[in-house]
Amino acid sequence: MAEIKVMQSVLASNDSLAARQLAELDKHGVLGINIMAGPGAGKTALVERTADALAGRFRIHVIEGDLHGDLDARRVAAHGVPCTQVNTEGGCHLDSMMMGAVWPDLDLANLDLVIIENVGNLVCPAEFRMPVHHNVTMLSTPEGSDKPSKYPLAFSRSDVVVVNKIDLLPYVDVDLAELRRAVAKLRPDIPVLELSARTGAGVDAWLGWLEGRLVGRRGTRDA
Ligand SMILES: Nc1nc2c(ncn2[C@@H]2O[C@H](COP(=O)(O)OP(=O)(O)O)[C@@H](O)[C@H]2O)c(=O)[nH]1
Ligand SMILES: [Mg+2]
Ligand SMILES: [Zn+2]
Repeated sequence: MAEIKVMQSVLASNDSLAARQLAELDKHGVLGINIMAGPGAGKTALVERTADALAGRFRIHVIEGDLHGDLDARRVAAHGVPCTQVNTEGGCHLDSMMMGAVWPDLDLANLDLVIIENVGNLVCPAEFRMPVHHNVTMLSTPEGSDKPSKYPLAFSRSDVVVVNKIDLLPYVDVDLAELRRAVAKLRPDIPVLELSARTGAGVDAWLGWLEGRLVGRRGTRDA
C-alpha cells in the first residue's frame, strides 16, 4: 500500500513538471513529440529521415534518450540538427525531471519542433508523462502483430502508430491487418502508418501527419 502511494506521488510530480514544461513550449508555439518503441524499431532512423525532410522549413531540436553513450545523438547531429543526448545511466525511460536537466539547452524562441526519442522500451516510457503534445509509438515488422495487445499502454497513450521496416515484409511473419485490428481495439481513431525508414516508402504520410500538427501550432503562435 505504501509503495502504491509513493508511486502515485512520483507520477503526480512528474505530471505537474511535464505540464509546466509543455506550457513553455506552448508559449513559444513549439510542437513537442515523444517517440516510443522497443530497441531497434528504427526510432533514430525515422528521426534522421524527418530531420532531412523538414530542415530548412522547420527549426528542430532533437533530444535523444539512451542508457549510455551518444551514438544516436551523433547520428542525428550529422544531419545538421541540434541534438542533446540524455543518458539515463541504466534507467529504462525518460521523465520530465530528466527533461528539466536539458530544457535550458532548447532555444524555444527559435524553434518549431522538439522531437524526443525515448529509451528503447515499449513498457514504462508510456507511464511517464512527457512535455509533448503527441506520443508516437513505433513498431517494426519483425516484432510481430501481437505487440499492441501485449504492450497496450504505449499504444493507448499515442496519437499515431508507425509500423516501420515494411521493406522486410517478404521475409518476416507479420499480419498487418491483425496489427491494425489490435491497435484499433485500443485507439479506434488513430492512424497506423506503414513505412520504411530505410527505403523512404510511406514516409510522406508520416511527414504529412507531422506537418499537419506543425502548421496547427504555427497558427497558434501567429494568432
Ligand atoms: N530493413 C530496415 N532496417 C531498418 C529500418 N529502419 C531502421 N533500420 C535498421 O534497424 C536498426 C535499428 O535502427 P535504429 O534507428 O537505430 O533504431 P532505434 O533503436 O529504434 O533507434 C539499424 O540497423 C537500422 O539501420 C527499415 O525501415 N528497414
Ligand atoms: Mg535510437
Ligand atoms: Zn522505465
